[in-house]
This record gives sequence, structure tokens and C-alpha cells, in this order.
Amino acid sequence: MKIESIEPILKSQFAAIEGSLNAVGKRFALVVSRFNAFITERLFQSALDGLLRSGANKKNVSLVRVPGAFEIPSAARTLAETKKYDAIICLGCLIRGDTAHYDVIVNEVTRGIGQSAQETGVPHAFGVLTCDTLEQAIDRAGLKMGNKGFEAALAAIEMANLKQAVTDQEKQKQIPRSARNDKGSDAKKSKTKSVRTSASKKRK
Ligand code: INI
Repeated sequence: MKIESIEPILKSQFAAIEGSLNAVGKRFALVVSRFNAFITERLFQSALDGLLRSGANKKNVSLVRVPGAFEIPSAARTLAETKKYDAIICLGCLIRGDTAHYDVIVNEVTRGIGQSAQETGVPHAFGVLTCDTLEQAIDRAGLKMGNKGFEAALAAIEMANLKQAVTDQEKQKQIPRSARNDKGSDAKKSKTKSVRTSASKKRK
């Protein structure tokens, strides 16, 4: 009951800028690690499926393979710096073993991907599984928990479109209102007003 009464208020009072899930014309790079390839291949297939089903063209999708999750951030950064891509999709699989290797790598991978996104301004989707067991990884690569590769692809599309929407809006703000090309602008209104004024003057 409460949710029903809140929803219309939220919709009417908060105009949000959001990225669409339309990938037409967008360019993507996928960085996929080979370690735990049994899992990462499934993440990759599903991410590609998500991109193509959203309208991306295969020609606009690049695939880069790296040895392990640790290598994902530097490859992602190299790709982002080319400025040839609207978003980078990072796919890997870290499974906690008996050694401390997982713990050392996991933070570095997360931080590195985030840092690359923030410093280059190119959206990066985080599709790196961080699991305690192989079973958990399988569940997140197409079984009980969906497929994180697909989710990462959709996040990348949305963020690429969000970036474009914000950039377009800012560009529009730089243009004086009178020169803007939008319907119902002040320019049109003032023109109508001045015509009316001169017409009414003639009548007088
Ligand atoms: N790489 C992974 O992608 N997942 C793992 O679970 C993993 N573990 O646990 O060791 C892993 N290690 C390799 C690492 O990413 C680097 O490729 C390696 O250390 C060489 O730099």
C-alpha cells in the first residue's frame, strides 16, 4: 500500500537523467581473463549476447584477452586511453583458494578498474566474479544467479548512454536560449509575442 502511494510522487517530482539500454552505434571493448576460463568464457558469451541484443554491431566490439584478473585493469586502462570506446567491460573470475593470493589480487583488481574509469572518464563495467567456491562462480555465470557478464554488458551500455546524455545536456546549456533548437524555446515564444505586438499595434 505504501509503495503504491509513493511511486507516483517519485515519478512526478524527480526528473532523472538516465542512460538508455540502446547500444546502436556504440563501441565497446571486452577485457576477458583466461584464468578460470571455464567461467570467464560463459561471462564473455553472455556479455556479447547482451551487447548484440541491445543493438551493438559486432564490428564495434573488440575483445582483449589477458592471463588473469590481475592483468585486467592495465589492459582496460590502455583501451580506455585510446578514447575509441564508449565503455569497457571487464570480465574475470577470482575464486578464493587456500592461499592468500586471492585476497591480494581482489582489492587490486577492483581498485584498478575503478581508478581507470575515474581517471579516463570512460565507463567501465565490473564483471569480475569474486567467489569463495567454484559452485558460487558457476551460479553467477549462467545458473542460479543469472549471468554477471550479461549484467555487466547492460551496465556498460547504460553508462555509455548516461555519459552522452549528460554531455549533450551540458553542451545545450552553453548555447544561448535564443539560439537553441528545441521546441517551445524562449526564442519562439518571444518571436510570437513580437508578431502579436506589431499586429495589435496595426489594429490600433
Ligand atoms: N587470477 C584469476 O583471474 N583468478 C584467480 O582466482 C586467481 N588466483 O586465485 O590465483 C588468479 N591469479 C592469477 C593472477 O590474476 C595473475 O594472472 C598472475 O598473478 C600473474 O600476474
